[in-house]
Amino acid sequence: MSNEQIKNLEEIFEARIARDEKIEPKDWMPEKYRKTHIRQMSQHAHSEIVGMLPEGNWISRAPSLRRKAALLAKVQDEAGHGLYLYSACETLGISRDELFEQLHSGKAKYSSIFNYPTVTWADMGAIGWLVDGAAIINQVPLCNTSFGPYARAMVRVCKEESFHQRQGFEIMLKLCNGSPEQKDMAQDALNRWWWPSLMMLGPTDAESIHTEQSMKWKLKRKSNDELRQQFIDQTVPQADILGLTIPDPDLKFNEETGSYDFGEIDWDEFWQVVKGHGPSNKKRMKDRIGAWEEGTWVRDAAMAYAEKQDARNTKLKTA
Ligand code: BYC
Repeated sequence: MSNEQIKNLEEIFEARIARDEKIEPKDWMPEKYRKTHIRQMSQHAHSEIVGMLPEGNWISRAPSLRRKAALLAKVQDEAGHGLYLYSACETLGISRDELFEQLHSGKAKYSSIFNYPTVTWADMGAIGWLVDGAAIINQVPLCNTSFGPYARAMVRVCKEESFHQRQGFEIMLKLCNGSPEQKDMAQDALNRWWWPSLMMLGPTDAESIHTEQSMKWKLKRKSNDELRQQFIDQTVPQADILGLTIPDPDLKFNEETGSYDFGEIDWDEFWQVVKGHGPSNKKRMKDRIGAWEEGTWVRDAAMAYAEKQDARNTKLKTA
């Protein structure tokens, strides 16, 4: 294709984005748009399935049948989110095997938040309340993202995240209205998950390398800092309802901006975790790779069955 032809296609593409049209997998798109989407969607998919690990740790120790059923459903939803997102990625010409290879070799990132350990039952509450709370804030704008398969997947994901957030808040509410030991457990979980939840929304706008281009393509609709502020403003009143203290002495409502000012985030910690040196990075990767290896026979059996069905259908057609 000549440079002139590519320029024309780019102009048509940009005009479609400007008109808020959805871009579909078979439409022409700039190579950078395709790669950026594979990067973000696959990181998102990896986060969903790695995110199952810290919570899966508590399924067998949930304090009641009701809590166990809700947690089991939540973790199962996350597997489903991973599936929609991997499928959306595949429409851009990358295979599932390649995507897993990128995760297992450490080439692809997944969310920093899942590299922290879940040490008490209250962590299930804090993850639902804070981590899913931050995820909803980040993901609702993605329902309007420009790439059709991603936007459509996010509609269902957000509905399910909303249930996840509520089950987390309900766990926290119960603990906060329980014995002093239970309330301490809830406060301890908030202390440990607060700052990582703020980091989860990505580096500051000044540090973010992809935001500017992703906003132009309407992949991102809000910047990392805007989403972080929205999350803080939404969550502080919820902590008040719980009677818990946000572990930030600099947190203060600003009458002028109508938002909360907050303290310095430890970005060194964030980058250490992103680079693989967080408290649970090694364990997460070991468990993830282990699950992949142990599941080989299931994938082989499914493929053998599919091939057998294909052969049978072909035989029937030609008979
Ligand atoms: N962790 O230029 P930036 C969930 C990387 S799953 C690790 O701002 P971007 C849930 C970033 O990738 C939650 N890495 O990037 C599941 C980039 O590095 P590369 C996951 C991070 O893409 C189970 C570099 O830092 N949600 O909700 O414009 C249970 C510079 O950053 C992180 C999604 O994935 C991080 N936290 O913005 C419960 C949502 N932040 O790629 C809950 C979709 C940044 O150049 N993703 N980096 O090597 C997004 O919205 C965006 O990708 C982000 C980052 C806001 C995360």
